[in-house]
Amino acid sequence: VRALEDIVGPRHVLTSAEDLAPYEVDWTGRFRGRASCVVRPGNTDEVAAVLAACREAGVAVVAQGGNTGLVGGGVPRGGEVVLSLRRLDSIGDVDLIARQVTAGAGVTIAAVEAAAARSGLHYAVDFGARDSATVGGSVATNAGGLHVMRYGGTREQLLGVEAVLGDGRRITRLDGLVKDNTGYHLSHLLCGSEGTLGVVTAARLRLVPRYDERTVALIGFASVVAAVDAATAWRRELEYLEAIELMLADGVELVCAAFDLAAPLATRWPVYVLVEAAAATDPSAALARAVEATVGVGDVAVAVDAGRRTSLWRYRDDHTLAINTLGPPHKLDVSLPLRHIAAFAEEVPHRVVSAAPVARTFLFGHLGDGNLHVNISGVAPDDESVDDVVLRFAVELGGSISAEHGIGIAKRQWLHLSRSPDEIDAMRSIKRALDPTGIMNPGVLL
Ligand code: 2HG
Ligand code: ZN
Repeated sequence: VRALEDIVGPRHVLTSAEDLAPYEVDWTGRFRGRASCVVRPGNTDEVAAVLAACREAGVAVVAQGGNTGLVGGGVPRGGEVVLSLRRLDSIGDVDLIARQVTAGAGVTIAAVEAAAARSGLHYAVDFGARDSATVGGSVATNAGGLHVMRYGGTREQLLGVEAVLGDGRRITRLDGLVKDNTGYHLSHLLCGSEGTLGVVTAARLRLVPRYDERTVALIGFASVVAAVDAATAWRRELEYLEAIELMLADGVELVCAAFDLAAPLATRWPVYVLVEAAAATDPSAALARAVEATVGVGDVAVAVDAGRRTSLWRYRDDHTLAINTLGPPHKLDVSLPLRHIAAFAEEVPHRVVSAAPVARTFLFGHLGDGNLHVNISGVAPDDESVDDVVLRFAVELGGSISAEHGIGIAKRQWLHLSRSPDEIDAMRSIKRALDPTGIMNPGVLL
């Protein structure tokens, strides 16, 4: 602690139980552990010096940004130093020629979008935790979000990073060259490495054109099969889709009850789909035509102005908050081939209940990408029987155990279901090469 105080100043090393508390538990309340201290460096040199001091002392380091991760990868397990990157919150000028921006690790996703918007541009990654989640964390976890179907996830926006590796070597790839084919893409390797190889201190991010002509529709369906069929047709016919999101009646009703919202449609439907289109010219007519031509469409609510669009999005965005009011859930985030989504959605609640009879299953997610969020309430945090059932079922159907949230500690015992022994062994070799003393987020991912 004294060595860290010499580097960042005593004010930026937290040691009291009260100060440590918010850094020691994840957002859901499911994962908690003890930190030896929290250190808050103010620049990259201080990050490097902190890592050197930890290496010397043989103390492990957990990097933390906005602490919005959902797999327990950003909170301590026992005695680690929590390295908070939130003070690295400066953002550069938007480069209008290249359509890029450099943001410090502690800049929030909402702040990147605000900077882009001031320049008439848009940051393509967006998700419910936008006001707290940070660039560093979103890069370290390769965060996905609501618009992956159009723009890809964080890795697709990432031109390069500045980072300090576990062994002290530095990487600086912030020049923003779109083409630079000079060997291993170390920035993309760090993207999704979950703090196990090094600490991302800044990122160079791609921005995309800003489309203010935007339409959101919320549509009721009688079944998931009908919703999947509709989504398939719209993906084929509509050029400007940004999101196709799936919700089920019990999740929507929970959101309405938790936040005192009126039901989204006049009739209760078993399945709801939120679809968003955005373009330089108004996409409403094309969207309306496509929806009208779709078999199985029930009621429809349409929003064009910003306030009403946000109101419709709340039914989807607020699922995470509403589910947490029932106590810490088990959060599973699976990828599935589109053709198996309906079968999975139908069957998974039954499999969960056979593993844990009191469990409640909430299903929602990104239909456009084949990514379902399976949230399970009413099961003790350390009872992993429901996780086992859901993850094995997803893999049985040709899916992945993590679509966009990562592995963390929550999924690591199932990593072998999605990655081969040779792949896991190659990952371990990379870990040993870049973090030979093993101080970077030990126990996470591998
Ligand atoms: C979302 O899509 C996030 O809203 C969180 O990925 C999902 O709470 C969840 O399980
Ligand atoms: Zn998601």
